[in-house]
Amino acid sequence: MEAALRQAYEAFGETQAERGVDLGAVEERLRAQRVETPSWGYGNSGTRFAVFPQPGVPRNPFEKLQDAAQVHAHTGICPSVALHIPWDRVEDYRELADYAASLGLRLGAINPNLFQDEEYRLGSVCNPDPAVRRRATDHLLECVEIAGEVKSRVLSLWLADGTNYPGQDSFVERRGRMLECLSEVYGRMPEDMRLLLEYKLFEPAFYHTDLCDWGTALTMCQKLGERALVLVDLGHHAQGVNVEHIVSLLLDEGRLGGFHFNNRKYADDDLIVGSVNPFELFLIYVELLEAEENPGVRIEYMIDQAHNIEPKIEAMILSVMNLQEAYAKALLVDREALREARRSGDVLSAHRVLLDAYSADVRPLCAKLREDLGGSADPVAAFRASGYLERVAEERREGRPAGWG
Ligand code: AOS
Ligand code: ZN
Ligand code: ZN
Ligand code: ZN
Repeated sequence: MEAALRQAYEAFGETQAERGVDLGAVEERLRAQRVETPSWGYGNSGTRFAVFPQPGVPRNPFEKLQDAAQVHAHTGICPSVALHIPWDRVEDYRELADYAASLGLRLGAINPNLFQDEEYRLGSVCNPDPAVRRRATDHLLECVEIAGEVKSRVLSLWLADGTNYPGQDSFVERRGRMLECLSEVYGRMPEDMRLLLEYKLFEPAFYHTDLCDWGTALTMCQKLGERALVLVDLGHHAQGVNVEHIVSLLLDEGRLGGFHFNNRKYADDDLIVGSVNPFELFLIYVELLEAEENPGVRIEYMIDQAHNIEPKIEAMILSVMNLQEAYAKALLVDREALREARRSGDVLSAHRVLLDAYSADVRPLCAKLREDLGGSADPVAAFRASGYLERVAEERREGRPAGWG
């Protein structure tokens, strides 16, 4: 550890000791923090107006894993990678899983793609045509198989299903069709596999979306069974919605399955985590702290991001750093003082307990932690200095870069 960092870390430790914080316990939790990165975050992406290609973008799932390994190497907490099928289709999934292992990684959630084929113009599992629903269900079953082959225990499902015009289709019938298809899939999942159901307010459907909010997703999960859980993508709510409240409610119901972390200003912007609203991120972790202490609770912490103008690997690293900092700040909350202020109805003190933790500068703590984990104190700088991107830009000149579609 560099002298300046050591000094900053020691000063931080002293301040926290004065606040009565058990730094050892905080560090233990931070060391155990895990974040899964998405294969699709390493490929080219854009808006419906343009895609701006970047140099060095991976051409296949193997190269996406190489990039993900960089994020893990510098941050120390990202050992797994989510796949999107068919974007990451390969002939031999075992080979892909072995390759991941050779990089110190493992394959994580399998994300079926039910939004890109022409057949899905009117939806996938909610489509009025039974043949299209069959096709969609078969794709989901294929993803269950793939998950089995790569030893992943998570099927993570986002549906683009919805309608564009009032009258286009029956809400209730569509819901019934979804339940029928998903029940078949759920029934075929091995006992230890979980189905995560992600909701989103709108887009690509503009009148109604079949899974538009936590309630539509939760009631579907309740019908499917206890291994169906809700996934919260931070970009999938209307303006002003209190996401931390939704998180607490789903936890209380035992149905919070995981996150797609990103940040938004207007819609599903998929920006760097914590870039627009870091306070919200902190408040979400505050809700999670107690639940995480329950050994029965399993939450998948995943990033879902698209880097349209920023360098992709650096953007992913920065997101992970922001997640580490938000979690670290949440761990500094004086929970006893918070309980006491709440009990006595002291509104301002309760609020200030949170502000007190949030305002701590946890950067030296996180930098030290990353070094402990074999990562880098300043991961973005270390990644830049490594010359990795220049090297792969050279190696990956030929061929077609991977991208959405
Ligand atoms: C779409 O808006 C969702 O966030 C999904 O998680 C989606 O599968 C992912 O963004 C990749 O397309
Ligand atoms: Zn998502
Ligand atoms: Zn999204
Ligand atoms: Zn998003």
